[in-house]
Amino acid sequence: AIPLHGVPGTSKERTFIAVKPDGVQRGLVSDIIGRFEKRGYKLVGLKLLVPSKALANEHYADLSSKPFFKGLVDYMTNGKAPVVGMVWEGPSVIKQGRVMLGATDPKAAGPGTIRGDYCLSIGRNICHGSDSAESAEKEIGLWFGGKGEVVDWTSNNEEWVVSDN
Ligand code: IDP
Ligand code: MG
Repeated sequence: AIPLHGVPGTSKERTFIAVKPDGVQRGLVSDIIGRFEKRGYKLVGLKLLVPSKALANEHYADLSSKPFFKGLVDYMTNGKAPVVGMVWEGPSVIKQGRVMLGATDPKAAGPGTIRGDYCLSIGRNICHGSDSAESAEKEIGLWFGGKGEVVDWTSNNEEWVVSDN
């Protein structure tokens, strides 16, 4: 079996992308999914949930010493809106996913990026994307760890999207 993050550096690379509660509340789910779909990436995992505190704490474990950590976990878990978790697959999807999201602080995010187009505050930046292959492996395991939750399927578009040159 291939690892959860797929095979980084190939067309089978995978990343974890999420629409956070503010993005769901604001009706941006279809736009965010559509951007990845239209780019040519393949959706291999999708779920809607209010994450538990344990899941959010683990997801953001690297930030546990930050002053905004408690507020960040509350915003993700308070149930005022759910999170849409996704796994996307394709060439350079980890890096390109981050490029498509834009800078963490939306005030520094360029136009044409999701954050640059739709939000204004670092504490309400509507989306998440894994920042490395290691993070993708950890995050896909946390959010999609159950058997069969990441679906391996062949897109009939593949030969029209991916070429060696
Ligand atoms: P990323 O989401 O672009 O990877 P990280 O530095 O990993 O950015 O931070 C994770 C999340 O924590 C951010 O997306 C944002 O929601 C929140 N965050 C980061 N810095 C701040 C801050 O200074 N104030 C409030 N929230 C923050
Ligand atoms: Mg991060």
